[in-house]
Amino acid sequence: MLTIYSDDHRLHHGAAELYRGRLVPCFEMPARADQVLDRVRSAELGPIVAPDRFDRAALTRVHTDDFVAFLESAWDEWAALGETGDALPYVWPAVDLRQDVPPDHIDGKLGFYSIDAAVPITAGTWAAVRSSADCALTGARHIAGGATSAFALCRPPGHHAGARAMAGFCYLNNAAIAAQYLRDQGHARVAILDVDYHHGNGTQSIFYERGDVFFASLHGDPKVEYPFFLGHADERGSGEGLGANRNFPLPWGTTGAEYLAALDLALADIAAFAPDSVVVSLGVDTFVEDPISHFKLVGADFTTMGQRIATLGKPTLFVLEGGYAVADIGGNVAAVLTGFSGA
Ligand code: FKS
Ligand code: ZN
Repeated sequence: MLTIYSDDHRLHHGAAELYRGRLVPCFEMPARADQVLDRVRSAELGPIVAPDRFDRAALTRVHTDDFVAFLESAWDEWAALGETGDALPYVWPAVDLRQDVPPDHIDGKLGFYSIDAAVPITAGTWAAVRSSADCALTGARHIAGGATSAFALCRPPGHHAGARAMAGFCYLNNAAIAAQYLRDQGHARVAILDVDYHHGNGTQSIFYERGDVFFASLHGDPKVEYPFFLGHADERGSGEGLGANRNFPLPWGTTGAEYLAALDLALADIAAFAPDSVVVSLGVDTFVEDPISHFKLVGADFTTMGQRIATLGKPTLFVLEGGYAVADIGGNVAAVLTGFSGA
């Protein structure tokens, strides 16, 4: 299996995030990708290559033009205020406020184009974000070219980012961009399987009204878990997308066996959809020792996960999402990938 990776991810390193009323060091840090690269290399999964550069147009297939323009210029507008620390949003067009008048000031734009405050923008953020999307697109290009699998070692992650919003450590939705690329390259039906601990709200929203991209997600129940306001079982898609969205919210304490039982249901839905290819939003924050999550998967469960995904028998692009037990993230990702490859 080919891995696509760039050192550019190091250009993005947020200083702090708000966690239970305190500013704490960002959980989403460069060491995560370094760990994954290290373990993918020692697992001898296959060649590790740099991403190709794709046109901006590949991004605006799923994101709005104004949102991409915001990401491109946000740091410069922030720095023009004389600020040198991270840009962070602090006010949002939530209940009773207008969504139809984009603000001109960067403070307003940061809120208009986000869902939460877990999205620091630094001087190097855009370069890293763009490169992360290029990793996903390069993986998708290999799949479109006939490869049976690829691993896009993306950082920053993407699945919380919507068409017009960054959120939860995510800026561009790498998995959605890759899925759309596969559609544009002639794959008539694409399925996205999101196994990150958190609901992939951005991916769901982007494809919610479409019948050509199936979205299935297993995640911590949004009644008790971020992102809280999407990811319930009754969200089945709408319009032409009705039936092409499937959520499996699971309680805190979910074990590997319970998780794998739900995974089988998601895989059955995907098999019934009969996709030409599958994009897996691969987060390993379902791990028992993850510092911000509450599932109980262990190493062997990740191997089984990879094996079960392989039973679909479809060309599969794995796209890295979350996982914050830094010492274990690489081993757990490698377990999924080797499980898939060996199956
Ligand atoms: C605690 C409150 C904010 C945000 C959790 C974000 C999870 C991100 C992720 C991704 F894959 F996108 F990286 N919590 N500071 O793991 O889903
Ligand atoms: Zn997550």
